[in-house]
Amino acid sequence: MKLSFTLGLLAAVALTASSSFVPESNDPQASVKTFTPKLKAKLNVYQSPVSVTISSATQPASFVGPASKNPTLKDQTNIASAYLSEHHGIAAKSIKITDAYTDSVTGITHVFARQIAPGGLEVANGLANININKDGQVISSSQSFAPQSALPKSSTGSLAVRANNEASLRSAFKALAGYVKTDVDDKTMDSVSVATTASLTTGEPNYTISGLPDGVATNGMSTAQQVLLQRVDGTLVSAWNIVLQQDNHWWSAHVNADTGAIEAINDWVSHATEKYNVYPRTLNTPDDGPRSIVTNPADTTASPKGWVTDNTTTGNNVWAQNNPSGGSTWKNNHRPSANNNGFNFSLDLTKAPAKYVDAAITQLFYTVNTMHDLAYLYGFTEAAGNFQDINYSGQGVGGDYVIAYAQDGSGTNNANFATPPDGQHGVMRMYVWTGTTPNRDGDLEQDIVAHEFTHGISNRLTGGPSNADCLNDGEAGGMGEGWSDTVANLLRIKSGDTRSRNIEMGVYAYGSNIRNYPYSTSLTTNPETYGYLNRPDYQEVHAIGEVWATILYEVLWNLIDDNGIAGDLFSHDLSKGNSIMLQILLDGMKLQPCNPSFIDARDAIIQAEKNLTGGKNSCAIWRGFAKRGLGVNASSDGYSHTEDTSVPSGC
Ligand SMILES: *[C@@H]1O[C@H](CO)[C@@H](O)[C@H](O)[C@H]1NC(C)=O
Ligand SMILES: *[C@@H]1O[C@H](CO)[C@@H](O)[C@H](O)[C@H]1NC(C)=O
Ligand SMILES: *[C@@H]1O[C@H](CO)[C@@H](O)[C@H](O)[C@H]1NC(C)=O
Ligand SMILES: *[C@@H]1O[C@H](CO)[C@@H](O)[C@H](O)[C@H]1NC(C)=O
Ligand SMILES: *[C@@H]1O[C@H](CO)[C@@H](O)[C@H](O)[C@H]1NC(C)=O
Ligand SMILES: CC(=O)N[C@H]1CO[C@H](CO)[C@@H](O)[C@@H]1O
Ligand SMILES: [Ca+2]
Ligand SMILES: [Ca+2]
Ligand SMILES: [Zn+2]
Repeated sequence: MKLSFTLGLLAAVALTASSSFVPESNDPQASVKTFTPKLKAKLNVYQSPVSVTISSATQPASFVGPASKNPTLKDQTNIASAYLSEHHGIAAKSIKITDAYTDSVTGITHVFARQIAPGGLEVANGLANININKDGQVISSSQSFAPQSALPKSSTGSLAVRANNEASLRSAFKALAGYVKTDVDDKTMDSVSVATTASLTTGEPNYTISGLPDGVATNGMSTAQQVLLQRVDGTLVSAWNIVLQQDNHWWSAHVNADTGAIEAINDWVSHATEKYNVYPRTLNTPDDGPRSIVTNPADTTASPKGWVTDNTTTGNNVWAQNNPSGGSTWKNNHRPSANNNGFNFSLDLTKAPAKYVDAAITQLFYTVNTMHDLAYLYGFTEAAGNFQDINYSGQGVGGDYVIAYAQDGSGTNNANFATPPDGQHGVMRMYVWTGTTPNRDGDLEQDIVAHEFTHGISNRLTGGPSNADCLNDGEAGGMGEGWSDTVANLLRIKSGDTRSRNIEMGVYAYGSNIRNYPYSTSLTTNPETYGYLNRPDYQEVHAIGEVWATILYEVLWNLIDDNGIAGDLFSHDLSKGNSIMLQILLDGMKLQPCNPSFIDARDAIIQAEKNLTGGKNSCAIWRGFAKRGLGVNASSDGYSHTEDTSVPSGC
């Protein structure tokens, strides 16, 4: 377990911040309303199971999908069909069985059916499910088939014919794109191509629209099928069921084939919208601006199923909870409950932290998840030993989400992170800081949480996921602290910053810089160099880490001066200096040996850059190291460190 901040005298500062609230969404599509006609499909539960009589007249019209290949399910689907005709007056010729299986635990067979109209079009929401016991009797059922009188009389009926043309599909697609706020113009719609093939699962024609712009559809493609849809009033409309996948959404919509009206729309991606009232990741502390509502912040690559698995601060990457009396239980500790408006809790900074614990837990949950996603994008993946309950790739060891304690009572004026081997939970403890009145909460300070989480990254990556004993003490332990400060710094660099920007750590919680010097490219503002490792007051890991992070700060600014700044690290734009820096830091951790020295870590970073950008930034990096004494001929015998400010010949 590494303690991140040393204790020290605390300066009291006046508190003027107060919580305010500015709604803001980072996903313009978050406001797209999804809906479906609410048909009555009550579940009938039978007190005594119902037997039916199968005859050739009650055979379903069709049985499609993988289950149809299983001969043992044939009788059960015949029972289901006979049941629908006997008990609900549904003609067998309008029944298409879409799914069936026998549950291995309960022995109940579940049969699912959809209505087909004369001519073969499906009624998309004409559905039935029939539950059959192992004696072949129906124990319960529900159905929402459209009444016979609403159906078109034949395949030549008007409903079927009107939809069946490409022009109708093009205008339906355009209407859908507009509805989901991804407008496409007429010219683009004219240029796409439409083709049909038989659907793999249903046998009905499957329309493929291709050549769509990238921002509109994943792989430029969307698919559609012609269907009928029941409205709540019982009438049927002709509709296109269009499936449109986009980066953060996957729409399944029913668009009126005649009018272009959206009759129903579902999003397969976000069943629950995640909303957090937090200091967004662009703000380091409450002193930098107000909280705002952040909607669906999860990165879809790093956290494909979102951050939350329930209505509280638990998820695949972290469980965040209160821990006022310390200790190591977490499952039943206090966590806030989200309502339909998400995680929105009051925060009054003029009160003691305990008064806003729900807001603090929410903030901690948000920041740890942010760190998970950021680190994932830069290579701290499942295979590389990250912290996740479920490993979607099947690689690495799962079952190790971070246990994050907000306002942990086992300490004050500090924070820490424990990193056992891959497969065991990381544990983060955030303490209350007592140097101010009222006290302040480290949960609200991003650089502290980012620092702590980065201990998890560096410990897992160095020496491989299963070895947690590689950054123990001395130079290696010191670099653990230094990487943690560096990643926290990287999150704070913004477009427009220059190498004259100095960065201090822990200022909100502690009241002033927790380190000896600000991070700076000025040798006057911060004089620390490699040779400081020889000083008796630089033997402790945080002091050693400060030297390392100071050296890396020079490397960072050289990379930025040559390549510019990515305004958002999450864009993972490896043509930009700050993104290159984060990437080669993590790549270097994977390359370096267990228990590395400064020189090992430097060489690993140089090698990582050669691989990433072919060595074009090599001299810029060397100049950064050399400026602070870690040039090519720097050396160490493990105790005594000799500075060198030269760069390789050719630089
Ligand atoms: C429809 O066609 C597309 C493109 O060929 C294919 O990816 C998709 O699986 C098909 N859908 C069905 C239901 O067969
Ligand atoms: C959250 O879910 C739990 C269990 O499902 C439920 O008891 C609780 O009422 C829910 N809370 C809110 C605010 O919806
Ligand atoms: C969040 O809570 C505040 C205070 O209760 C309330 O005024 C605001 O409408 C809520 N915002 C959302 C998006 O629910
Ligand atoms: C970096 O390494 C990868 C994997 O070995 C390789 O495919 C890639 O070409 C290398 N890039 C450079 C610039 O050397
Ligand atoms: C580094 O040291 C070697 C051997 O001591 C020497 O030959 C070389 O010139 C030095 N390189 C630089 C850049 O000073
Ligand atoms: C080794 C291990 O724990 N792998 C797990 C990663 O997560 C998947 C689930 O997505 C599990 O099936 C694996 O067992
Ligand atoms: Ca893991
Ligand atoms: Ca390791
Ligand atoms: Zn630390």
